Amino acid sequence: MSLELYHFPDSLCSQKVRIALAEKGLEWKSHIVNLLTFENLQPNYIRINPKGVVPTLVNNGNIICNSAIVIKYLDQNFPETSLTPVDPALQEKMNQWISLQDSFPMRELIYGNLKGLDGFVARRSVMMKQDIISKLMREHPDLHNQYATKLKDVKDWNITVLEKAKVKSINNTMNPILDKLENEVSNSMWLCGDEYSLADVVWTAVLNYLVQLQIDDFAIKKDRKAIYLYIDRLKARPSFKTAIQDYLETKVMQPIILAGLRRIFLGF
Ligand SMILES: N[C@@H](CCC(=O)N[C@@H](CS)C(=O)NCC(=O)O)C(=O)O
Repeated sequence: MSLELYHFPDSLCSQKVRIALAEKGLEWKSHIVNLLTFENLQPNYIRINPKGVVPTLVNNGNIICNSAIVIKYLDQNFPETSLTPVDPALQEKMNQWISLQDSFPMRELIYGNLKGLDGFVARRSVMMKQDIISKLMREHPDLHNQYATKLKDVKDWNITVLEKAKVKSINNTMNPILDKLENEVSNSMWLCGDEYSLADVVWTAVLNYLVQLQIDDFAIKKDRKAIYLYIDRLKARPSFKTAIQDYLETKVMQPIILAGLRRIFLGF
């Protein structure tokens, strides 16, 4: 079996899949798709992932999009190290935690809350996507439908991240989820009891991002002690280093960021 992953180092959805791969000890081939130079919008990528998003998993010619589906696919097809509880009630709970995350507008939350230069670059890149997609749509009529859907998505995304009230309201909808999470992990080691599962995979990436964004609304360090300790447990797992930290090292990120800054500010 051969596993290939199209991903971006600092993308939350890519991190989810890389954590699952690391936890399961699977070998895979990496293809970095630079979101900052809009590689995800190029026709060759749109042909494998019609939504133009990362990650995409390719397994012996099977293409699997959407991180929640990818991690479940990996767990079902490579069951040696299982990340799914045996108890059906816990399986149900795991699926609920995964769906809750999957349906949350994380992309809007991240791009809306990023501060300083990072925020400026991220929001400018979303704005630029609109012209780039329109041009690609004209040049590739066979991909008209995919580009038209992506253009609408990007326009909505751009409007949301530029409106402070909308971003604030997204932040507010995260708070009850964090309350629920706080309650869950104050009574157990992991989200579905004593065994680490795919639910923990997903929430490692999200919580790490929320901490990095330093959003005052969430007060994780100050007011959510159980989550804070839970994050420490997640970070202590070797998968955190392999799937997140190693990808954020300067030697990995610097060329990607420099190419992105050149594309975003100089146009080539
Ligand atoms: N629900 C999808 C969301 C994928 C997604 O939004 N990926 C982001 C990075 S985390 C992306 O590719 N953004 C670039 C874009 O939308 O143009 C999944 O879980 O795979």
